[in-house]
Amino acid sequence: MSKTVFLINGPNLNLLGKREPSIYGADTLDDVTARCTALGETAGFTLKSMQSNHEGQIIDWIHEARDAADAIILNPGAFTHTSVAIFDALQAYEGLVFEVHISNVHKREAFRHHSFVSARAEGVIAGFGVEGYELALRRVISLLG
Ligand code: CA2
Repeated sequence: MSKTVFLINGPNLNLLGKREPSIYGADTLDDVTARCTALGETAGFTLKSMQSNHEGQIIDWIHEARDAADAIILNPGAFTHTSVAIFDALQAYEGLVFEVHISNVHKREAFRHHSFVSARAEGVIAGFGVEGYELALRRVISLLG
């Protein structure tokens, strides 16, 4: 049976490619989704891409993933640094989790240096631009494909 990956993006990432290209690049979230969908298809994976500005919605999708996804690739945006609730939801999920940040959070303000998600993630990618999403998906494919 084909495997499913949830690609979940958090707050403000709907603005990707539309604002602050010097930090986040020129590609839109639709561009990222299209590339990851195509990459997934080459290995028989179905990608479901979602984005929300609301913490509770992200938590609901993580719960949904318990029965519906073999892996989650997650960029929680600023919730990375604040959300115990997202960490708790991930603790109740048994599949693979990869955390992606477009920018190198460690080169930025100190408040971006801590992540509540990293302790639950198999791997963390930061500072590879939007290519980080494809790198995370390649890793999922090599682990589960
Ligand atoms: O580097 C990342 O991917 C971040 O998760 C992005 C978050 C930030 O709060 C994290 O510290 C690091 C912010 C997302 C904002 O996305 C925008 C994209 C384009 C234009 C404006 C905001």
